[in-house]
Amino acid sequence: MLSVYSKDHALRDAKTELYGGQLVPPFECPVRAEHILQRVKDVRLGDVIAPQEFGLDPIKRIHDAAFLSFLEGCWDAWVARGYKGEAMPYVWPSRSMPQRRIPDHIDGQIGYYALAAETAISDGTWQAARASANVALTAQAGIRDGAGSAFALCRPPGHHAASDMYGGYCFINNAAVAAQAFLDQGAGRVAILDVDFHHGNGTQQIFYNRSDVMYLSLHGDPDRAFPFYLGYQDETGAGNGVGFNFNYPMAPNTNYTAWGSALDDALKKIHHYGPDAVVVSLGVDTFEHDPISFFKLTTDDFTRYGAAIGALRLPTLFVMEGGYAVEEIGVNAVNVLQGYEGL
Ligand code: SP5
Ligand code: ZN
Repeated sequence: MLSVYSKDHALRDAKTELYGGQLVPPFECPVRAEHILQRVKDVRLGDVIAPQEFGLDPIKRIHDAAFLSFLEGCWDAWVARGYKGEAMPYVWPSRSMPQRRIPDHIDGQIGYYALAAETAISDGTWQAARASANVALTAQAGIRDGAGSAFALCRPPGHHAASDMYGGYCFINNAAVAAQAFLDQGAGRVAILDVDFHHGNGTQQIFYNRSDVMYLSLHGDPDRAFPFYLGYQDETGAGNGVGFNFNYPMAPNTNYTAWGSALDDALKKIHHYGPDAVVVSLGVDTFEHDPISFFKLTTDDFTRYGAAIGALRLPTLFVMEGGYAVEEIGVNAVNVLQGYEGL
């Protein structure tokens, strides 16, 4: 399988994450991508190439232009204020004060565009997010050009990023950008299968009113897990998108027996939908030893479900999302890809 990797991921190197009222080293850290790359090489999964530059046009198919300008300029605006720490919001247009305009002050802007406060913006974040989107688009182009599958080793991840909001360690929704690229190149339907532990609220929001992208997500019950306010089973789409959004929220300690049943159900729906391509939002934070999640998948389970996805026999783009058990992240992620290839 072709893999795409950019060393520019390392430009995303925030020092702080808001966790339990403290600023701690971020769970989403550069060594994650290095371990995955090392495993890709160790098992000789296939060629590893650097991304091409696609510019902002394919990203603007998904994201609001003013949001992207905010991300690009946020760090400089923050520094210009004289702030000493990394950029994070402390006030939002909450339910009691619905916003009517976007403030000029960076403190007002960052709360407007943030869906969560844990994700600090730091120098280099925008450059890394752009590179991550280019990684996804380069892998997508590989499939367009005839590869049956490809692995976008994206970092930072993307599935929490909505059309005009960042958070959950995500800035640009790489999977959504890639799915839209398939459609813009002539695909009629694309399915996005999100196996990250967390609900991909951003991806759901982006395609919620559309029937040309089916979104299916297996995740920790939002009653008890981030992102909390989206990802319930009764969210089935709106307008033209009714019947094209499927959520499978699951309880703490869910193991492969239950998780695999949900996957089988999702795969049946994808098969029935008949997409031209499948985009897998590949988070391995479902692992039993993940430090911030509560599912119980084992290292071997990742191989098993990769094989189940492979049985669809559809062009498949794997886009890296979460996974925070850093020592095991390479084996777990690459097990999915090897399972897919039937190795
Ligand atoms: C891409 C991705 O996986 N993003 C996840 C973002 C989660 N950020 C909030 C983490 C809060 C974790 N709290 C867990 C408590 C465990 N005891
Ligand atoms: Zn996750």
